[in-house]
Amino acid sequence: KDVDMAKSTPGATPADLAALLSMHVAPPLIPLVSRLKQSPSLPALMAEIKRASPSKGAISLTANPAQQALTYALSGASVISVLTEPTWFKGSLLDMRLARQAVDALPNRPAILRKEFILDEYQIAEARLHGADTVLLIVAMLSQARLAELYAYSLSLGMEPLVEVNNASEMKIALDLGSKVIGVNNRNLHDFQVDMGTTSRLVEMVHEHDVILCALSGISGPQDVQLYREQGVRAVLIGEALMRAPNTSDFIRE
Ligand code: IGP
Repeated sequence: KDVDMAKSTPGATPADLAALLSMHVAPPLIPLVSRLKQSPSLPALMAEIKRASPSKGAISLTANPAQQALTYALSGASVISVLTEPTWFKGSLLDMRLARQAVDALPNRPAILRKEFILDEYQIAEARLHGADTVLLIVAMLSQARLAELYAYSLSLGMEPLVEVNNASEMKIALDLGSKVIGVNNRNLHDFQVDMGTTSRLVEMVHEHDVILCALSGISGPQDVQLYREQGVRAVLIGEALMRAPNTSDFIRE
């Protein structure tokens, strides 16, 4: 209820949100960086719950988020990404809560990532209160100043965000920000075209940095994962292919 109030208050400041957060008991948090570093597989698996998408339409509209999350966790996923965007992805915060609840009692449970178009501190506070361990920040959607503010706000709540880039200039922005977990989206957000080389071409830019590089989008099978592993990519985020796959664990090797 208080959270809804903050949303209906235009211009809720980080201080307002901090007050709000202190009134609630936020659930325990798993730090993204250490969770990824503890991965049983290389690259680490970030498995996504994705009912639909703007480029593919319906993928699995009737998916059960709890069951899907458990399948991912038992297959060794380090992160479970949950789309919460309702219009194009048919997601919800409820999906994310159900995913968290399903894996919460497991030893070394996966971290929960809120996958959303984040433009405001409010959405980050909301993610934290609804059981996310971290959030996605998309460089292409934000001015550099807003990106820096949202990045700092997320860190202030203990959440190292996944920062998404699509080309070298966005990668430079993410590195200058001090981002520790950078995802290269192989899918161009303007025309939805997938180019699996997008990640490969940016690998060398992170070599001098203490960064976990993740490949996002278009991964269709173990052969893609193996290729990225050989190129030094440390995590892969897979949505559609896992939603359709009978056997998640085929995708990654110990
Ligand atoms: C997953 P795929 O091709 O495995 O289903 O892609 C993921 O990368 C994609 O869902 C994604 C996304 C996003 C969705 C990447 N960045 C930003 C929404 C918003």
